[in-house]
Amino acid sequence: MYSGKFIVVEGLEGAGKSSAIKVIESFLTRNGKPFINTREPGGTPLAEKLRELVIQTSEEFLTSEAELMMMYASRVQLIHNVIKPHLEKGTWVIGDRHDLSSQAYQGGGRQLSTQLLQTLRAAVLGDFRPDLTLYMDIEPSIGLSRARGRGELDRIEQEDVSFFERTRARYLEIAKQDDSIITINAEHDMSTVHQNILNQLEQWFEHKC
Ligand code: Z5A
Repeated sequence: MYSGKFIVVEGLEGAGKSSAIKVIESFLTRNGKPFINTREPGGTPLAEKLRELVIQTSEEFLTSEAELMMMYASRVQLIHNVIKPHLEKGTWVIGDRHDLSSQAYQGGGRQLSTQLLQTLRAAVLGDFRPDLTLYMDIEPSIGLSRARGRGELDRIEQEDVSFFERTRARYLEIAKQDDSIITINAEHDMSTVHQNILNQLEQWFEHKC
């Protein structure tokens, strides 16, 4: 449908999404594919404001339902104003998180109902989906210890480990049922992880592009 393709990187905090994205960038550059990067929540001026609101701690309790809808408000702005226009003109898009994050964090972590998630997704996104998702799988305590040396924790990072365990379980459950999601073991050392990503990308590219 689009001449560009949409590749998404997903995973818990500290799973190594940022360095996985660099591997994808060099792969696309070697293969002569122009690309842009996006992040969620965020990626447009309005969506970045929503990101700040949803991530920063505030005195007012943010309900899980409002959190979910802010993620979708940000996502639909990004899809409509940035992702689709680029895919249409043949530019590839590398997404740092997308809809699977809502399924995992709000569905698994926050335990919102599958019905709510499905209804919202269908209403807001229709049949728009990434072409490929690389899910960087890591045990929460390992990811958190990698990431938490970086300073003050934001609102979601302050959740306890059981929140991230539920989130991971939902990621794994969905990845098992969807063959556009490839699970990468993110607990290995960086060079092994990067080689695995590259192998998966090469195979996918050969079959789908
Ligand atoms: N969220 C949500 O709830 N619902 C939604 O729908 C969406 C998002 C879209 C913001 O995401 C928050 O929003 C996030 C989910 C929620 N909250 N949490 N938690 P974000 O993507 O902006 O934030 P993040 O997940 O916290 O990103 P991160 O910590 O930057 O993760 P990362 O990119 O995977 O980490 P990294 O910078 O690549 O790696 C972390 C450190 O580990 C770094 O020092 C690396 O050098 C090191 N590292 C990486 N790989 C390795 C290996 N293999 N070995 C050793 N060390 C490594």
